[in-house]
Amino acid sequence: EEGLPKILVTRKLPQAVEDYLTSNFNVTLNARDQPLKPEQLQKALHDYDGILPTAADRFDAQMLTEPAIRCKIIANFAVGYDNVDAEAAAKAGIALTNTPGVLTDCTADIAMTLLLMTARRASFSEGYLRDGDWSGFSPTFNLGTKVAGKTLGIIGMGRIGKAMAKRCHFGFDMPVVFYNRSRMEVNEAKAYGAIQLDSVDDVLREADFVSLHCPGGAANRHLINAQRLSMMKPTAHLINTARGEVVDEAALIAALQTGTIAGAGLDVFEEEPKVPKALKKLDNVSLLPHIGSGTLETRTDMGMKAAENMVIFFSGKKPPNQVN
Ligand code: 8YV
Repeated sequence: EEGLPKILVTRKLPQAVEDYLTSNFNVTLNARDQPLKPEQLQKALHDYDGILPTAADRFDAQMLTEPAIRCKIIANFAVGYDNVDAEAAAKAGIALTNTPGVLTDCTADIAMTLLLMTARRASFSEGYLRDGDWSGFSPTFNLGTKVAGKTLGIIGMGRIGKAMAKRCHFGFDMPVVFYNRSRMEVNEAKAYGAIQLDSVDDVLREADFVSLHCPGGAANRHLINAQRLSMMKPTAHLINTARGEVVDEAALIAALQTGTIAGAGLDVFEEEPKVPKALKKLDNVSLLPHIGSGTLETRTDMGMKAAENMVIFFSGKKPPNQVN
């Protein structure tokens, strides 16, 4: 281990990933799997050549501008990297990498799951069955919303947005519209069964289901606010598998309570792992604990990708997934 780069892995990772890291680096693993405190992360910048954190580990500008930082690479175990101030990292001479591609299908699967769950009131229905309240068939009680033929609106047509569009259009007979910062060729959009609109507002007005697939971070904070929620149809549902901060959670709760929109399916929250009581009380929402990428296959692929970026970096080359 002498002479090998010294690496900190902030959480327990799938065994194959830990084995690969151990064979390439002088690794400190987190066998207890407890989240590290901000002070520990700050200290790690001074003690290690590389850090492999999760999106729950925050590295802000202040931590990254301290003098005498030893860390040269932060290989984030996530496709989103809003937890690291990318610019401050670059200024500190730290390469930041992410894990695109490998979690696309699993995250789109969870978006699809939440869409179906909220449309069909699956969370409420399973709850009342488990509670012993199911008293038999009723033609009119607890009716959901039909999915086929309804319009899906996507905000952010990257890899996951495209995978969601495909599922909805080709699997569930849904027309798909989307908003994306950059223009997409009409023919490329067609391959996903989707039509690009000019603004977020246009998508919100037209869609029966709105699914968020844009990055988090300051630029998209509270992109979906009270005003935007009021543009949605009263029959519409909001699906969020992106980042909690993209939605003004308090405004969403109010919109769900007052019938501004019909329902929501959420895998992400503004202050994870805190989920507002008011949300849990609503019977028109489905709530999941940030499990979008949570399969053994995908979490292994994510870890391997982060580890590979480190191996390539320490071999003196530019890591393939550097974002800053
Ligand atoms: C992770 C994610 O599970 O990739 C992302 O951006 O949010 C998830 O895949 C989580 O953030 C762990 O880092």
